[in-house]
Amino acid sequence: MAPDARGGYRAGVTAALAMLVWMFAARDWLGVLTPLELVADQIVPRIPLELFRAGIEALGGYAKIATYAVGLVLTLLLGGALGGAVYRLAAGRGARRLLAGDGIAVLGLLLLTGLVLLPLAGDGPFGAASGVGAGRTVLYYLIAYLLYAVVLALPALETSVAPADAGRRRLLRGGGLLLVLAAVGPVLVRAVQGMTVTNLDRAAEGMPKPITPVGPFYNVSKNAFDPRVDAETWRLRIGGMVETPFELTLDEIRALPPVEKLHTLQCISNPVGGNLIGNGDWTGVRLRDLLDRAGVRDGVIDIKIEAEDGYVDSIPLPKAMEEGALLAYEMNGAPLTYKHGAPLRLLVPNIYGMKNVKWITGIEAVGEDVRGYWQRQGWSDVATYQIMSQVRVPKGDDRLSVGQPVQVGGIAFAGSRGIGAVEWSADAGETWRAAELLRDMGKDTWRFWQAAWTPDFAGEYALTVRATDGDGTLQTRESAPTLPDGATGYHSITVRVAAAAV
Ligand SMILES: Nc1nc2c(c(=O)[nH]1)N[C@H]1C(S)=C(S)[C@@H](COP(=O)(O)O)O[C@H]1N2
Ligand SMILES: [Mo]
Repeated sequence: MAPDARGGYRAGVTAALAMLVWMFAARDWLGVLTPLELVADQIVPRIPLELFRAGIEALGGYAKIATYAVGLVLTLLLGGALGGAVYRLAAGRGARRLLAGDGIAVLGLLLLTGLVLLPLAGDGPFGAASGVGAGRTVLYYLIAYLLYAVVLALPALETSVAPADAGRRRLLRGGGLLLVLAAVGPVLVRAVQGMTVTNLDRAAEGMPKPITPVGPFYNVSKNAFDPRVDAETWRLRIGGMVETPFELTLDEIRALPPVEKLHTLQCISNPVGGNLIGNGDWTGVRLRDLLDRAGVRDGVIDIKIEAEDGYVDSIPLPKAMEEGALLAYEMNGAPLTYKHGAPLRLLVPNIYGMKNVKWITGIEAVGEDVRGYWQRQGWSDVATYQIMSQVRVPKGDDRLSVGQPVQVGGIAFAGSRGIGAVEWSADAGETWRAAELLRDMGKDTWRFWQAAWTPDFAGEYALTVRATDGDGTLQTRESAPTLPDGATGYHSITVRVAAAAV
């Protein structure tokens, strides 16, 4: 006799867990995305902007992990519900009936995935249109659902085949559980380690290095797991409305005359005083040179950039033809790491990080305005860098005392407009004094500033900064959230000054 619906629910949750372990363990191996990733890619850009903002405000960089955690729990619940249904239908009718129901459930899941989920995700029926191909995709899902079916049926088979004593059964169950944990543990640890978490709450304190090392360089992507592209088989396609479309291997790109430049990158999600900014020393080829070689036809409006992770964005043709637009394969003298977009990523002057597409696979000249991944959600399409500045020293917990000189300093950035002046204030912006601008590092980089300060009374000070860009525009005091055009407002830190030591 088969166990009841409740037993089926429990078996369904366990079966879904086994299925998820396979899905996460095999995704790299077969190159197939988990259904959680496919669904997230479809849902996240459609989340209403307000809800998205609330999520980021409440959870910061952990919003992405939370999204996947919700997805995992939902999958377990759905697995449980399906298990409960199969057991309920077979209730009192024996194991054979249950196996039949189980088989129908697997078939249903396969058809649903192959004919609805994959086509909706743009992968075509049964993944036929994905880069991975239908064979691997079907294999991946078939094994996943069979695993679900087998684990779901186990309790029923156990009761019907081996009416063993309770003690032995418990031992078997315990052993099974240990096996599952041994398999799940490493997979989960690897999965969590591989996630790209945006570290929004790490305080941006202390003067940064002029060139940000790869380690502390911030990381943002839409993905739970960033693509690890095989540079050997990778090709860059250049096509669309051009005279001669062509393809290049990484070696062919590296053989072109290299261009090296310093270029600062900042995420549009960087809050005032935030740390999602870094300055790299990049090597690559000019986007313009490749477009010229292809011969852009009349009527082209946007250059659309496609990436391995399904990300798409575009920049207007004139922007793509700017001297500073670079396709980079090296960062700080070493090949790009996969987190920063290996084998090839874009760097565009004057616009926020989201348009600096990583893991590029294709460049296409198109005759219309293409809306990118985040623009579909409502983020700025032009995405010009706002003027930003930060006080980085002294740090909030530095011991300051009356009459003792301290160095005040920080960073300022306004994309390719450059920084014309920086002013700072020790009284929350009542009065301003000019700061000294440090070395100009290039056209698309941040600028460091400093000033000497001797506090003349004890108490709390709000140290504030504002910059003027190279066009003469003063940074606005008005604060705006990161969404949709990038944060504005003045950065301010509070420091405590002790009475002079006697
Ligand atoms: N293919 C792809 N490119 C992408 C993204 C992405 O999710 N996928 N994220 C963008 C965003 S929002 C930012 S801020 C920058 C971050 O680049 P970094 O991680 O190298 O600092 O990459 C951009 N390029
Ligand atoms: Mo970003």
